[in-house]
Amino acid sequence: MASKEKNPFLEEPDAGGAPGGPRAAEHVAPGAASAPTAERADRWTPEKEQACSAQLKEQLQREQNQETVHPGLAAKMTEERRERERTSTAEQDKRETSGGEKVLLKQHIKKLQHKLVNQENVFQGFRAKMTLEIRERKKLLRNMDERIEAIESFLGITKKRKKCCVKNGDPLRDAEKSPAGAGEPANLEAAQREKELLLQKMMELERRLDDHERILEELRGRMTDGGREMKTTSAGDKGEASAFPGREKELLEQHAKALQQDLEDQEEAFRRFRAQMIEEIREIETAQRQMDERIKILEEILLGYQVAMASALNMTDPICLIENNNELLSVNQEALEILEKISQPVVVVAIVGLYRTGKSYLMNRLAGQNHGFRVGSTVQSETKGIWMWCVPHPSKPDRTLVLLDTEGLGDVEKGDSKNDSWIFALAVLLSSVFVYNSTNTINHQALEQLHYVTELTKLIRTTSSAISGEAEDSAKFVSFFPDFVWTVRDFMLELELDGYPITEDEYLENALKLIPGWNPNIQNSNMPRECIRKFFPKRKCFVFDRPTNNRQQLLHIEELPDDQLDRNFLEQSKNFCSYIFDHAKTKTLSDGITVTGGGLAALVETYLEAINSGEVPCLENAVVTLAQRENAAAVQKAADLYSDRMARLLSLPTDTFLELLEVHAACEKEAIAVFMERSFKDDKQEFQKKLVVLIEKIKEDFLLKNEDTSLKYCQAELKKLSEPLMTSISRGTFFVPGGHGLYLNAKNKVEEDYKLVPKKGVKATEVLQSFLRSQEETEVAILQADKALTDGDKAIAVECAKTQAAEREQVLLREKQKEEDQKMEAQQRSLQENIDQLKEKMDKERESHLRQQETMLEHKLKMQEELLTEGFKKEAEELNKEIDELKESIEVTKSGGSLNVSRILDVASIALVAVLPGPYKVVGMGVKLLNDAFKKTDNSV
Ligand SMILES: Nc1nc2c(ncn2[C@@H]2O[C@H](COP(=O)(O)OP(=O)(O)OP(=O)(O)O)[C@@H](O)[C@H]2O)c(=O)[nH]1
Ligand SMILES: [Mg+2]
Repeated sequence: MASKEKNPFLEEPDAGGAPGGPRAAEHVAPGAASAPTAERADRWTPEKEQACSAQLKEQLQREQNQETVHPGLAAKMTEERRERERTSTAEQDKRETSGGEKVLLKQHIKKLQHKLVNQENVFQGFRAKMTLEIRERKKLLRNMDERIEAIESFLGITKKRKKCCVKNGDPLRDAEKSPAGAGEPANLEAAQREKELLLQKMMELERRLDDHERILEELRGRMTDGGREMKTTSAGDKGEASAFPGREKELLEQHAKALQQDLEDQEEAFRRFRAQMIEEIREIETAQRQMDERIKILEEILLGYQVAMASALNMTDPICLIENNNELLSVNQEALEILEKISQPVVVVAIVGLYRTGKSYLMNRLAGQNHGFRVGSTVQSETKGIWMWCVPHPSKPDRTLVLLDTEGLGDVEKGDSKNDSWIFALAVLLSSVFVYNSTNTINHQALEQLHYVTELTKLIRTTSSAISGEAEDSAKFVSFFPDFVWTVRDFMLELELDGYPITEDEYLENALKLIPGWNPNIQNSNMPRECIRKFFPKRKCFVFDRPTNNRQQLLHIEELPDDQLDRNFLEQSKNFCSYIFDHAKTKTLSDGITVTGGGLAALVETYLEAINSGEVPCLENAVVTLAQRENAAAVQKAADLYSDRMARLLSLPTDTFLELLEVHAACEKEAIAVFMERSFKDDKQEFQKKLVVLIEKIKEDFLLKNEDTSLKYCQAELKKLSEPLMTSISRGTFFVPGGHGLYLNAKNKVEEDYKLVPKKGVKATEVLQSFLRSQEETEVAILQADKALTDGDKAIAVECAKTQAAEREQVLLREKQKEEDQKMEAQQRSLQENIDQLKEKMDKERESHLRQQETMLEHKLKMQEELLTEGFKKEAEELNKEIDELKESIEVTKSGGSLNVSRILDVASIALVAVLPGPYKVVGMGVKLLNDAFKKTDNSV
């Protein structure tokens, strides 16, 4: 080997021994330096001369050879010298050529390793980028998924809804017929197919990234192995490094070669991988773009549907709500269905008045349209029955504005005037703002025409116990009745009184003043005045100029654009509309019960049923009907919310039983709050009981699901962990002397490993127990077969196993008992929560009732004062009785409230305990709990 050969360039001066320089030595053959000289001294033969000349030639040749090798060697030397300078502590071998080669090789290996690491870093960077990219794409996919889901669910709803949207030119069907709508199912399917394809691609990409990571791992391993081998060799050579043995060199060279190969392999793999990834990502991008476009189309269709549905719900045209055929009133089911779908509270404006007085036209202005309610141009009455138009509330997005246009009163062609009275009464009962429309002035005649208001007490009962025809306290009506607006059309007069300008409201109030005198005519015209003042404490008046003085235009006023209408009329109708939009109250029943679209539908049905069966509509019954409907909906809404929250918040299996119960308590609290907010007049807690039962059932389902998930998971984990043990048992590995000890160790290991498994859930102990129980027989068999143990040892082992088994059973029992206790505590908390929230609601209701009574008292006192001022002492005194009664009730509400609440809670608790399943009834805990609950309630009252 080169390293073992002596360097002739360095050795020649010594070999020659002559100090005269290289030339002198060059003429002497190496190894025979003195012989020829000696021989020449003896004798010179031709053979000798020939041999000498051959030697000389050889020498010359060698010399030439040395000259060609020289520059390479010189370079090496320079390098070595540099290396020597760098490492001052270098050993002797490094100053030799062999040492230099080793260094060179090692340097080369280091460089290769460095390159590999560099390349790996580049790959890592690329991988991180790709992972990010994939994560980003996944997010996009998820987003698309949600959009598709929304479209799907919307289409589901739409399909159901289509059946209901029978009116108004079927906007839904129109949307479907649109070019975009026609392709909706195909688009949806295609979007879903694309989504699946994309998902597959993503998974493939991720797999490839993992593959590449594995390759890289292998390379890393090989590098480390090579490095380790190299280090071992170097360490073994310490102290004799100068020798640079052949084995080491070989190893180093092999390692360098392998690294070089790895580097090339890695470079090639990385290059291919990179190209593939870029290509894949590009494909995914295109697919996602296509999918996005498709979803956009679907969303456009969706928007179309939504707009169409909104217009179907808000209605492009009015619809008849109560038909009046041959003076027989009946409900239009189609209109009821529309109302049913309105879950928002409603503001209901009804207009009533003599026929042909411009009512429909004014209502159209409220809807912001010229057309809508039919406006007739002949002398014949146009509107029949009661028409309804639901429009979005212009200033309250959480309310729906329901406009009711009624059939004109006093139609000469009509036979039964009672029919008019019902229309009038229904308008009062259904609206939150009642508009009475008349023409010219509020005079004696106009008030006489308002006689319907005096019949209201005969047509409506406040309570089911009230005797028909017997006078009821007007206060009871007031709590149900709407606000009152009088609109005077074609008003020609100056708003002036005794030479002073007055407002429209003052004009109305003046007109409502009672006229002194006992003349029956005066009495008659005073009655409506009295009724209006009694039933409608909140009153307003609007006067309107004639919209145009052109008769022809007036006949077709609905065709007249606003810029051709009288400016005063325009201003007046604008004021009227603004007042309605800003001040019209939400429809409520007594004690502030809010009426939704669905509630209004229920009221229409209840009232019409009463009228058609020859009875008088009863406000109390209406409240009960409405309560049934709303409370049932409240139970459902609360239960749905509970299920939804539980599903969202729980991640099954829960670590502990208590964890689930805590989530349950939080969700239940929210659900009860939703129920309490929406329900009313649930006097016997019928609906609250239903909610308690429903929530209990849903909770039980979750508990079972939790147990099931935990059981399956624990069984699967334990099966995995015990597999080696089971294999050993079946192979008979433990049926040897000392086998019992080995078996116990193996079994303990399974137990220990199982303990380390996270998130096992509530069935963790039970599953382990049943596994250990199943092992008992095997253990006995192994024990008996173990010849290394004495009978005594065996007896002790059996005893020990028995004790452990018994202890384990105890642990399990304790755990079960703990769960039962926790379950009972949870029920106790449930009951307490129900009672607490019920109490809170009752307190609020009591306050609201008190406020209503106080407002009423205020109203009566004001009325009394007005009567006194107007000189009606007797009428004013008549009010005293009502005022005193009201004052008394206020006192009762104030003082007796707490006691009352406590008594109701008492009954409610018993009712709720009765429906609670499980432990309460068994162990009689209910009674104890009730006592505690009452104590708590009484203390807080
Ligand atoms: N003079 C006058 N005419 C009006 C006014 N508003 C509407 N009209 C006209 O009166 C006629 C009847 O209008 P409608 O709105 O149909 O009256 P209505 O009270 O709804 O009539 P019925 O439904 O039959 O009770 C139409 O020809 C309208 O053009 C108004 O303020 N003044
Ligand atoms: Mg009309």
